[in-house]
Amino acid sequence: MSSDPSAAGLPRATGRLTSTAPWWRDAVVYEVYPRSFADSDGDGTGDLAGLIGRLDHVTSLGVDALWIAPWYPSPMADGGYDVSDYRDIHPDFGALADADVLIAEAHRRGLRVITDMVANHTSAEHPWFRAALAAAPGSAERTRYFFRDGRGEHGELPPNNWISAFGASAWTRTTDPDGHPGQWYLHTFAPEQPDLDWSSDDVRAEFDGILRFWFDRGVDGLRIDAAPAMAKVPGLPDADYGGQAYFASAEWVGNPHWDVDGVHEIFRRWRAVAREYDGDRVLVAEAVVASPQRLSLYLRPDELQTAFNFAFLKAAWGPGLRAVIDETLASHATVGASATWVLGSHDETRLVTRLGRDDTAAVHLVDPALAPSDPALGTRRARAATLLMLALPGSAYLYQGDELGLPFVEDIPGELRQDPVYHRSHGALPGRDGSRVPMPWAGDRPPFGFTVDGVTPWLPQPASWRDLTVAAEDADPTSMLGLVRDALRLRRRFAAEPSLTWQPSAASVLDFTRGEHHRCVVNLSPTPVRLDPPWSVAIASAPVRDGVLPPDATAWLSR
Ligand code: TEU
Repeated sequence: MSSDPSAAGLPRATGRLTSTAPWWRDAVVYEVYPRSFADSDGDGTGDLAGLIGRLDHVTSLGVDALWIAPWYPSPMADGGYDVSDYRDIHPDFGALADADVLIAEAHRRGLRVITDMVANHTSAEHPWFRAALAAAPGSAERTRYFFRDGRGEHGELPPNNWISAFGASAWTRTTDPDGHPGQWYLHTFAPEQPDLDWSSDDVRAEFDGILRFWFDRGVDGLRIDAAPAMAKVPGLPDADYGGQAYFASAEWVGNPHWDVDGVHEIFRRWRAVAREYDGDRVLVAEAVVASPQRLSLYLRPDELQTAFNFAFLKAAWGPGLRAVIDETLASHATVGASATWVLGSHDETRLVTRLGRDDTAAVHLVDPALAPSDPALGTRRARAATLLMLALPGSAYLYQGDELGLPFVEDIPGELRQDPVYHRSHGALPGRDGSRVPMPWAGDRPPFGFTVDGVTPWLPQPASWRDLTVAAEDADPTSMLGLVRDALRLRRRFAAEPSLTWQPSAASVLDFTRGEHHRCVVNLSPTPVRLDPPWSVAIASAPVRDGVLPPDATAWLSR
């Protein structure tokens, strides 16, 4: 919460952050999507040198850590979540030496670094998968993945009925070297992302080594991509999707390829590896599961320390938030884990766009044409939601650009879109590119300082972002950027208080104290709410006049 390492009790000289306190329990983590953060070499794609050059922006916010979305060599079939080499950096992003500089520069500023670990699947270009394709059915090379014969007279039907997260069957048939159709392989996501079989000793041992490779280089933690996908029920039985034709993992219980109990053994193994290292390295699950109770199983003391709170991220803007907060805190308490609070990521509709819709619940990959959004309303609520998030006990995640209030970009031309969700649905679903448009830094027209003038970024930026650049908002203390910076400065006091106590209020008002001196009031009702003395306003998402908090606003109070 402070950009001064010594203030956080962190040694400056060594460049290694060590601390006896579990730093991740109340850390604010800033997600960087490296392809879209800052481009230093003018190829239109962000890179690590660009990120290093913009670290001052990150420290100016007052966050504690970076989470960097995949930076590995990858054919980019899914924005880098298709890794072809786990021990190197994508050449578009730089080289290993740049990662070393980035880690050192972040540490020098008191920022921890969390990297993304994509272990449910590799890229189809990974040497292991190439070797598996070249090898015969039943070979050792194929046992690292899920290769199976098809059903039907000639093996022409997929081995079971599983569906992919990106639509259609989760199986793709291979072609044998002689040109005949061969076995099928499993991919929970795109066909370019074959699932690893985690019952394979080879797979387990290889990832132990990959974890150590990055811990040795100084990363402070790993975000575990698609954690619930990493175990499957043996025998791969058909799933019962209850008639749903799409992937709705959050509603699945007893699904044979999602949140299967076998995942926990893998994470106990990973935790043991993390414990070989100093500095309290953190393992964060990306786990969309059916309930807070299922999530808490990932957070038992010998497993992962924290997990993204998708229940909070997906909740509608309204009184129901209180139950989500209560359930989160109660379920985490059963295993002694600390909660996380998340409002956005590279996978979700941008916060201001979602909260400006009639239906504010995050419906994954909804068609924005069917769900128009009011930008003024969305921005008002996004400011209020951000203050709520930062007042809650635990750790919080901020996605790059949400500190500027960037909207979801809806009008990216089809031929420029990269997300497999868009292409596999033949354009029926917009996909996630709209949340991945490069950051606007300064200036009054694209590329807004993201890359060299005259170069077109890999996804086009709207001209209207001239008012949402870092430079523009920096000059305006009432901007979203100003609010986020002020809130993160004040949060230090809130975060020192361990628990939350609800105060009596109407159902449409969230009113809680943190300790004796700090209080947060969120007005979810359509009418103004009076804030009574002796409390005074420390910060508010909208102007408080005559002690009155307007609708869709949050205030932090102190006494
Ligand atoms: O996402 C996995 C995943 O489970 C999400 O698609 C989840 O269902 C969604 O966020 C719920 O709202 C991860 C990455 O974040 C995503 O970018 C990748 O495409 C995916 O894994 C495959 O690696």
